[in-house]
Amino acid sequence: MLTPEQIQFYKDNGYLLAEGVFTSEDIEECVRETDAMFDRVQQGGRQLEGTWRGKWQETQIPKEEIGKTSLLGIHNMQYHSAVFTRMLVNPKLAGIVADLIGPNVQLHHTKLHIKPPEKGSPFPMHQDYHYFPYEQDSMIAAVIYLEDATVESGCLCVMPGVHKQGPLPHEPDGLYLSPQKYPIENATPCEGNAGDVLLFSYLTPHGSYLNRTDHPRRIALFQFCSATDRRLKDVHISPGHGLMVHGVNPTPEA
Ligand SMILES: O=C(O)CCC(=O)C(=O)O
Repeated sequence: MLTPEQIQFYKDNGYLLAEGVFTSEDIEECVRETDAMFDRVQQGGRQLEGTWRGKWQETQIPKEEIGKTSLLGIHNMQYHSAVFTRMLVNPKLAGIVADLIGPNVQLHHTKLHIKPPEKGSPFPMHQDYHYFPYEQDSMIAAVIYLEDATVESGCLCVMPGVHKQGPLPHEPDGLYLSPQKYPIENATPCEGNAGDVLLFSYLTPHGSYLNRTDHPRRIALFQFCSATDRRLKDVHISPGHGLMVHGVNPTPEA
């Protein structure tokens, strides 16, 4: 359970780092399962490269490295392994999310990102709102750190308090914030340890730097929203969408 100070911090800043949510045993199991899942899927011939392209790259990647960085991603991990299903419904995580967005929490989608060593792609600053807008803006990301994350390894960086400005204009060539108006250097790095969870509103601008370390940077990212919120567009509807992870659905559609 979160303290009233942590809940107020989230309201004021649009993010919160919850420390030690998952045990080292949980994380070790998840890392083993992550690597096995990526191997299985790659052996099956699927392309997992997901580096975000666009003009913003010129501001976050040295010119000679553009096109050479890499970000591997898999969506809907709970359809690959029960380990991820258990993480998704972990009562401690679900309780924290309920403290922040209300008691009735449902799944929106899941994904797992690996930034390979030395050349792990960065992310431009952006708000997730533009990808899946909802009426009441209850949508929240829970990013589970699967190893210690630092600026050098490409941890998430957020802009505190900017969520209060609502949706901001995004660049048309890829839906990200202007790197000139919202440079990542102005964002707060959220360094943390394996097992910590970074929570942030879908209105909080966030991005990340290149992974320059000699080890991968892995994160599992779950998006949740209140069961009483409603989507504004029929977009980004993933398998498992609507699964209740805390409380009840007071107004089910079917
Ligand atoms: O993996 C990362 O560093 C950032 C992920 C992110 O910002 C997103 O998927 O919206």
